Amino acid sequence: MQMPPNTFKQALQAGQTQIGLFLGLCDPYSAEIVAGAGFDWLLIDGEHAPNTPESVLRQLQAVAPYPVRVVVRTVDHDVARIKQYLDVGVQNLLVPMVESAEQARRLVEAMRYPPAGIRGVGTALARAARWNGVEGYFAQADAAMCLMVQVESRAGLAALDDILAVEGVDGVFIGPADLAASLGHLGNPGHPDVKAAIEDALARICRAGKAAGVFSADPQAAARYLESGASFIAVGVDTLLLRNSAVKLAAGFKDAGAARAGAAY
Ligand code: 3PY
Ligand code: MG
Repeated sequence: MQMPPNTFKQALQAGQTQIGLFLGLCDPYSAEIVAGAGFDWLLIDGEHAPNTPESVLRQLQAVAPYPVRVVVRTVDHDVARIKQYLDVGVQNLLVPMVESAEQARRLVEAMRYPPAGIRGVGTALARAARWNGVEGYFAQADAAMCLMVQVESRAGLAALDDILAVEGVDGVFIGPADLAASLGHLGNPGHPDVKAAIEDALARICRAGKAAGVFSADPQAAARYLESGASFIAVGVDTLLLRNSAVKLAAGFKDAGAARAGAAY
């Protein structure tokens, strides 16, 4: 069996902009629905959504037949958890709250086998290696992994150039919500100071030759971030798509019902 190619990493290296959606429903069936919706990539979120290695595995299996790339976000920098995600077959990892080159270097090590890193060896149990079925897995695994770190604080911005200089960091993703909070604008990622900081960070990431990522559910801001050099962007969240359309549908009928009741009087 051949090593599954990392088409997300290849697309970023080829300069192909990737438009994505965050997944927080933690469910294979809903992940499969959006897998065929036309997005280039999906982020299975293990930071704020209650995903586990098992729920991530089920979603990876559900979307595998679709031409969509998957990134998984961890809750923290724990190398043991990263090992579990890599072993179930995650190739693209997004790690939140990175604030120093030292943290970034440790994450690079977590993605690589010795001697380059510290990834534990357990391919007999690992879907990533198709349970020892992938020929030459060890020779190819490190290069197939893609590490993106999140910079989303004042401290992270201050360390951005050092983080960008770390070999093995493939991309840096700006988190507008946490960055806004850190810059004193909690709940207002659209504040002009936050937007300016994001645009400056995206430009610095591009200049360093790394993939620049960001989230924005505001289409106008998303367009500006793409102009500033974002090469992978998430433009929505499955939970919000479901909630917003449910609220709109219910409200439409309630309003119509109220108008009917009003007309009866
Ligand atoms: C943030 O906005 O803080 C994120 O982590 C993702 O958008
Ligand atoms: Mg964040």
